Amino acid sequence: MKKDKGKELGIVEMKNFLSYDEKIEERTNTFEKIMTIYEMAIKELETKINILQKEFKVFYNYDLIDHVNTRIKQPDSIVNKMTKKGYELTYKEMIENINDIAGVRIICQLKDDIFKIRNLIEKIPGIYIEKEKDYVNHPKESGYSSYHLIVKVPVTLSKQIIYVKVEVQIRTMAMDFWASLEHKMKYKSDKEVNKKDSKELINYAKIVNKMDSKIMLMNN
Ligand code: 0O2
Repeated sequence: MKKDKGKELGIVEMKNFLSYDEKIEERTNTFEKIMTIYEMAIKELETKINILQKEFKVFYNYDLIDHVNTRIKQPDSIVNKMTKKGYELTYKEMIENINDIAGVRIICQLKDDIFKIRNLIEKIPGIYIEKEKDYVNHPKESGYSSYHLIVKVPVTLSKQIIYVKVEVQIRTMAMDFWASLEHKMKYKSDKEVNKKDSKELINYAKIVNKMDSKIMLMNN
């Protein structure tokens, strides 16, 4: 086997993907191709996370990761976000500015596991953390709590390695329960949630946070 196999391949950032495939704009399935690259990046990262999950379960008898969900952002959701943020509706703008087209969500049981998982992801060879947001120690005004990473994942194609952005959300089961419920009620709905319900949701988020902290202490 050859030694430096990877070095034979050029490395391309996802934002240069359109110029890498020069004829891409002429073809009708540009969007499909771009989404395929994002799907590949999700697969790459998901596999690596599944390996960590299994390692902790089998070798350390510890359920560090409860489960992993993945999703590709829907086209209408991408367009909505780009319009809301004032971006031009081009593929270039989309690739450069929308960080959560590919999403991986990691659910764990304990609050301090979130940071263990974050540190393990940082150590995965080839994966780079580009940006992070700690909504665990600093929840959003809505009450939303989760740890967000924007990572760059290398996707190895026949002629190029493409670095693709993937958003990783790490949260406890309790945080996930709250976020899913709130997302359904408020975040994605056109209808306004009334003030009383909004306040109640923030209260529930605080309860969830308290519960996560107490369970963590109890476990320690
Ligand atoms: P969906 O439907 O989940 O995809 P950035 O451009 O990276 O700096 P961004 O993406 O504008 O920042 O914001 P942020 O805070 O990183 O949030 C990204 C995602 O976190 C959201 O994606 C949600 O999934 C989740 N999120 C953020 N705030 C809330 C909240 O208050 N409640 C809930 N339930 N989820 C939240 P999308 O695209 O908005 O939605």
